[in-house]
Amino acid sequence: MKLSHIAISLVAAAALTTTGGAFAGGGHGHNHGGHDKEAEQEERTAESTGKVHSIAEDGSSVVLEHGPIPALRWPAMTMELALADPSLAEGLEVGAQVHFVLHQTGATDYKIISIEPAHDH
Ligand SMILES: [Cu+2]
Repeated sequence: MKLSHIAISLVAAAALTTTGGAFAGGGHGHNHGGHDKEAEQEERTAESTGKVHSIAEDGSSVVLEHGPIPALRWPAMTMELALADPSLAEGLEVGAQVHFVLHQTGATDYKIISIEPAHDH
């Protein structure tokens, strides 16, 4: 009797697991893989180093001369990048080498969420 009880418990547990999986899968349908990909892109971040060309007076953006960013398939370039918070501009100096982290906020929109002087290695 004891063994059969264990067997029944295992079957019940397996059934619960299967039901749970089917339920979760049903909620997202066949696009589950697509959803994952989308979520990945929405939360995409990339980091690189660059040199500060200029800093907007209101701290809303900086122009950086950055190196290639393979994660985004960006070549090296000089470009203006929005700062997620004006306080990020504090302590930045034109001409300084910086290490920065970008967060993708839209299909082609990126914001700097972290920027600090690059460490000498
Ligand atoms: Cu760029």
